[in-house]
Amino acid sequence: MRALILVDIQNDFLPGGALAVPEGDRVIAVANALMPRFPLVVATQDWHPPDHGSFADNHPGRAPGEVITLAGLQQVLWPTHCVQGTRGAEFAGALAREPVAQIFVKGVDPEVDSYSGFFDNGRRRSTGLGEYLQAHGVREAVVLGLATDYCVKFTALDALSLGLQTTLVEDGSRGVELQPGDVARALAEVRAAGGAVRRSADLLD
Ligand code: VGL
Ligand code: ZN
Repeated sequence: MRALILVDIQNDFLPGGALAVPEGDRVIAVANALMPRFPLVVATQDWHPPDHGSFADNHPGRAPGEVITLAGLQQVLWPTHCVQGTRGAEFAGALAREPVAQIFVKGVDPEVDSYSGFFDNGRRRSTGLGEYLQAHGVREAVVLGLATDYCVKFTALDALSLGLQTTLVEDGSRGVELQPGDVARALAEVRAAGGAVRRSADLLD
């Protein structure tokens, strides 16, 4: 069984959003085109409480992009984004919703961020995604969404660590690129861990 994992295709990561990913809106059409080809489609949703420790606003004197230690882990500070119940946290309006069988929220614990759709950054808690895929007999994961160099990368790496055959869809993902080259490095990391990086056209034929 093969599953498509849509990572954080939410308003705050689209152009004009609080943590806008350049060309983030371009992943929507790719996601919509791929969904009907998969027997199982799931989505992750960045879903932070207002007091989340990854928000620069919650650390007086700190600015987005700075790195702090949060609960013993290195943490990049971000603009306030994807706050639970806000429009920014909702899925992109143009994203097809009907094919999505299950949604997994992440980043709920104020003390630890969660880039991967499977586990928090300390790997202390599961979101339930891994157990869900296992229960549905999934052996192969195809991952796309936002952002390539954060949540898409870590979701793909965790899928690999759980023994899933994993493909990252390059044109179905866009990156933040805090440092130039971050997207290319993310793709290289996924390949080095045993994952494939492919274009959506190759998955459609
Ligand atoms: C993400 C930074 C903070 C992502 C989420 O979805 O890639 N990046 N929260
Ligand atoms: Zn976040």
